[in-house]
Parts: sequence; structure tokens; C-alpha cells
Amino acid sequence: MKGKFITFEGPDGAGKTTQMKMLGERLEAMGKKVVYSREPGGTRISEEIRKVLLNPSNIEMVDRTEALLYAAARAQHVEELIRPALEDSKFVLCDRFTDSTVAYQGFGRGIDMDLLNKLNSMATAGIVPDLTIILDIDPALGIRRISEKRVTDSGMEKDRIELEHINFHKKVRDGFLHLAVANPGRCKLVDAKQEMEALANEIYLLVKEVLDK
Ligand code: T5A
Repeated sequence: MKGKFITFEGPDGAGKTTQMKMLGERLEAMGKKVVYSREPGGTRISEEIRKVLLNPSNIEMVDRTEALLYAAARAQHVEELIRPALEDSKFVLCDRFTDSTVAYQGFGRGIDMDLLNKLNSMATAGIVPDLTIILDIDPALGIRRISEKRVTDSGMEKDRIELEHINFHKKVRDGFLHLAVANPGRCKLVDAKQEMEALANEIYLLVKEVLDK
């Protein structure tokens, strides 16, 4: 692929959206063509699936349905948006990707990891991020940030996953820490507690290593 694929991962409220935007602005200032996307979502069909997944009313959703819907949204996203953008030499910055499935559906829900890896392979059809930034945060702080954001964006309620018990979010964080250790080449762990600008600089240096390769 001629482009670069960079994903942002971590527990809810870690600051992924904020950092993705800050990195994108920096890359655009350097004249790079940047595509911003997110999972679940990024295409019309995937955004429809997102609504089903995150709707807090869908309390009866079983874990396998959840895993399959995330994978379905991803397959559409990869073929309709990510692969064409990479073939067109663009930088694709994506808020969450396959590692979220491992952390949330694997570590969080306890679905068999081999099954999830096969599901991820089917959904991505060979697309692997060049770099994954994992923003590490105490889930309690992440959830607090989201609650404060919800007050600012008045009227927005917490989604189905954010409403999970704190113990679920702790297992998810353990999942991301495991992923960082298991994939030291692709995944880089950063401390998301730090102030936004300092974190943005740290992330930019990690991206620069990929650019310089
Ligand atoms: N999911 C997703 C799965 O279970 N399986 C999967 O396979 C996939 C792909 C997606 C949900 O789906 C789950 C995971 C998620 O629960 P979402 O709305 O996209 O839902 O959820 P998040 O990705 O968690 O997005 P959030 O917007 O909730 O969190 P972000 O993007 O991490 O945080 P951000 O940047 O919006 O910041 C949150 C608040 O904190 C402030 C910001 O200003 C904002 O108010 N903030 C900071 N404050 C202090 N210091 C900093 N350094 C800060 N950075 C940001």
C-alpha cells in the first residue's frame, strides 16, 4: 500500500478523538492528504451498524451478536474507505480498529480469542495498521472525562458500552496493555493522563519514525 494507516486505541474517554485530530492537523500542515475515520463507522452502512451497537436501549444484545456486528461494520469500512484511501497514498487515521475487538469482546466479554482473530482476519482481508497508538488511562478517569463531555454536549447520553460496569472497563484496559506487550513493533503505549499538547508531541515523534522508514 502506498499510504499509511495509523490507528488510535484505548479505553473509553482516553482522548483518542482529540489526539487523532491534533495529529491530522499536523500532517495536513506538512502537505499530507489525511482521511479521518472511526470504528464502528466511517461509511454509510457501518454508521448504521454503529447506531445499533451503541444504542443504550439494546440491552438484550448477546455478546456474539455484538462481535459479529463490529466485524461487519469493519469489513464494509475496510473495502469502501480504508483500502481505497491507502491505495491513493493517503494517511488514514482511524479512531479504533481490530485491537478494540480483542480488548472489548475478548478481554471484556470473554469471547474466545482464536475466534475473534479469525473474525478480524475476515473483516480486514489483509489490512494491518502501520502504527497503533494505544492511549493508556485509568478507566475511572476515562469515564469521568466522558461524563464531563456529555455535560458540555448537553443532551448526549452515555452509549451502551460506556454504561458497562467499571470492572468491564478494567478488563478492557488490561486487554490493551496485553496488546502493547504482544505487538511491540506495531503498538506504542502512551500515557493518556498527560496534558494534551505534551501527548500530541509524543505521538508525533512516534509517527515520525514511521514516516522516516
Ligand atoms: N468497540 C469499538 C468495541 O467494543 N469493539 C470494537 O471492535 C470497536 C471498534 C465506540 C465504542 O465501541 C466499542 C468501544 C467504545 O466503547 P465511541 O463513542 O467511538 O464508541 O467511544 P470512544 O472511542 O471511547 O470515544 P470517546 O469520544 O468516548 O473517547 P475518546 O475519543 O477516547 O476521547 P475524546 O478525545 O473524545 O476525549 C474525551 C474528553 O476528554 C477530554 C476531551 O476534551 C473530551 O472532553 N480530553 C482530555 N482532558 C484532559 N487531558 C487530556 N489529555 C484530554 N484528552 C481529551
